[in-house]
Amino acid sequence: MPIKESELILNPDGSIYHLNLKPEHIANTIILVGDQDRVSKITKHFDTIEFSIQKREFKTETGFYKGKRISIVSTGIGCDNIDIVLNELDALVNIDFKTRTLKTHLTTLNIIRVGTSGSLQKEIPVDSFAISAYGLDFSGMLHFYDIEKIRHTSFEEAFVKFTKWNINKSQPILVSNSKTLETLFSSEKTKSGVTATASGFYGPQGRVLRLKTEDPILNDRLHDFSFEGLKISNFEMETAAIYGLSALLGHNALSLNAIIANRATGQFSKNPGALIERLISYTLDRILDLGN
Ligand code: R1P
Repeated sequence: MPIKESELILNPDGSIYHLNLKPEHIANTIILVGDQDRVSKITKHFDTIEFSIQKREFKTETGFYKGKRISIVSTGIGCDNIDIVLNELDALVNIDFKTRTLKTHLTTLNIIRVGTSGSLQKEIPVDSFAISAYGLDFSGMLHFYDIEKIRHTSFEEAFVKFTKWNINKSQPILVSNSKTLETLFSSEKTKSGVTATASGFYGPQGRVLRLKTEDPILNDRLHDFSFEGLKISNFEMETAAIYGLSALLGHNALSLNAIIANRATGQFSKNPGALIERLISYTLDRILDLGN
């Protein structure tokens, strides 16, 4: 049965609805960034840029870095955008837009997030790199999918109990990265941990400007929690959604975090721009070892 026009929405030029891309526009290796201005900070290192487009916060550039074809896509902020980006990227490679049916041979994408993040542990200092071994979703978006096969309930149950998680909030879901990608991108320059993916920047990450949070000691409990050697390392707003949807759709995903803030010490990087530049160089260097 063809997927209906209301479900797989194509623009008049045949491109997919939000990303404005056609299948030939994307590579099988994709770097996701939040900020659309970060796209050119990566592609300025490219030998050539073959394609560039932007619609809303979704900017895409595809080109070659030392002979390897890579696409950079900006997602904007948050898991609601990741729902759009991951579904549309998958459709671009795995759905035939002419017949509106699933292709016989499915493509596995390598999806790498290069983002900024706040550490929850003193041991993961400002200006370091953190790899998300797992994403712990607080946003709730993944609950709209059939996630039973990819979640880790023993961790989740221990976490809910330890943190006295308020059941009015979304039930946390733990999802894994691609261990193959983690091995490729790990080094003495990276630390690894569980990345908590929040549904907002202020209250949902325990920041108080004028509004009190529902649980003022939640970040202390996140800091103290451990399960079979796993600790919560950092907060950001996309990783668990990327991991969850990638696992469900059959893609490999990894999240690399430039630690610009440390919530345990209250410090903020003196030069976050330079840190993200270093993470971009590190990522491009390692990405060359990926197969096409
Ligand atoms: C919040 O300032 C944004 O920064 C972090 C968070 O995940 C959120 O998207 O990531 P990026 O720097 O990749 O946008």
